[in-house]
Amino acid sequence: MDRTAQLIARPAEYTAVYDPTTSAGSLHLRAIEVLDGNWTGTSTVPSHGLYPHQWSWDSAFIAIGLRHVSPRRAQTELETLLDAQWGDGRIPHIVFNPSVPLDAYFPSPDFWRSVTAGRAAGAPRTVQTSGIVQPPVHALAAWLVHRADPGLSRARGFLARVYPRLAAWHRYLLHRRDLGGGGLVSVVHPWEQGMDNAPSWDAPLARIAPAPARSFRRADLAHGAPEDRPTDLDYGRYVRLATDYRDGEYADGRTDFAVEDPAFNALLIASEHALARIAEELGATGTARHARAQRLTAALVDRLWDPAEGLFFCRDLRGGGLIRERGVSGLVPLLLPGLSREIVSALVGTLRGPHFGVGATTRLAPSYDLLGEAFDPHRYWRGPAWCNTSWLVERGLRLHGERAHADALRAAVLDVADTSDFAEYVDPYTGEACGATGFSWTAALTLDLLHDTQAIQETQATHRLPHGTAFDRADSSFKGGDRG
Ligand code: 9WN
Repeated sequence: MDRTAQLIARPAEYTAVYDPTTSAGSLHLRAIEVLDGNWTGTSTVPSHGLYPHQWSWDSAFIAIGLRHVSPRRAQTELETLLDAQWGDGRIPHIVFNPSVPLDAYFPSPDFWRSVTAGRAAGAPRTVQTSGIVQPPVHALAAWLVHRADPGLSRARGFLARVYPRLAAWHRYLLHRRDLGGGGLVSVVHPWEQGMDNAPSWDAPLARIAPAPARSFRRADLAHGAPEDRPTDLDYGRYVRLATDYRDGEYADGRTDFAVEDPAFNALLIASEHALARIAEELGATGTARHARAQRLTAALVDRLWDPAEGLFFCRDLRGGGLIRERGVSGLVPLLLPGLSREIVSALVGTLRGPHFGVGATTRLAPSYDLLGEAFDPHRYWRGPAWCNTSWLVERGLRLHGERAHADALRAAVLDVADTSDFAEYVDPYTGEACGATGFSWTAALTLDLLHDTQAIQETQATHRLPHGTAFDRADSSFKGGDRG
């Protein structure tokens, strides 16, 4: 049996998309091969060259895709990440693989010094990690992984083991990171929000004195074209912020950079709804968590929504006020069940309007305003499109009944993933591959879209596939109090 066949835990249930003689089946098989090639034995690297360790939000997206072909491996992916959780509840954004040479990625473990500098915050002693975080997609992923195979999940006590850790993670964010006092969580570094180089960070970063260029050596330029990557000046600022946070022993509340971001908070809210469902599955009540998710949704609208622009914006807590750069982050709250119809309609209008062009000029949701001064279709998070953000927007469109738009975006993601060889990101107009190919979350979310019930029906119509039966619709978990 080859490795890919071993990975597919229940092939009989997946014949609908597994028939490799169809285009959907061949895409499915190639996506599995990408994930299998990036598997290390306990987790999946985003990409062996550029990102050779375990990343936090990548692993959540990867688990969401893996659950369809190996629910067991999807559980392991999340559990490996949670094993590196700090005592204060934070889930670090990178878990380092000790067998990878130090110079393969910067900043490496000797920069973060988690075991020593993170001691007061409860960093683990046996594994080295970074000290910052990434968006909290994990509870959502855990719930979806459970739903893919509840029998296996119950037999392994999966939810019972991950629930307290996920609850501690949310507690950390809600209690230690509400730096603005308005109920929302702040990021203290652009890497925490996951869209590292977005123009939204330009104003808050401009106040940060960069670390001298000679004090560090970038590893990313060995893998990507300099004109597509962040500038040296921006990197110097990233390094300065991370150094200061580390030298303050990763204590929160004192950082020079503090921003409330719509996508980060929306993902926390979606995950809080998922955590409520996990609690219910474990026999407890989820009412308080659903209520908290609703309160957070109200805070998100109150603090970050701009009705005139039809978009959510970031709020700079150190400079004051909204940062009026239009980014895809401002569209991600579409995945929330508690939004008013008015806000949903406005967001759909913005997505399809001249600034993002989806369904008109662009194929996937660009990371940044097509008409913005900083727009560049190839530079990291300043214009190109990523599959994870388009996946989130697609889920939101489907949740709110925008089926035709969701179907079109889904078809575009699958096509772009296919033709770009599962690229890390793409030119939003042409779908041309940028960054690494064989990128894990692109492959994983391709699997997820292929396994969506509605998606399968549509695929059956166009690709002559037999009917599938055992698929869990990913969007059901976004439906708040509905047990789906
Ligand atoms: C810093 C791994 C990560 C993603 C981020 C993406 C990029 C790292 C980097 O790669 O960030 O965390 O070195 O640029 O921006 O979203 O999680 O895939």
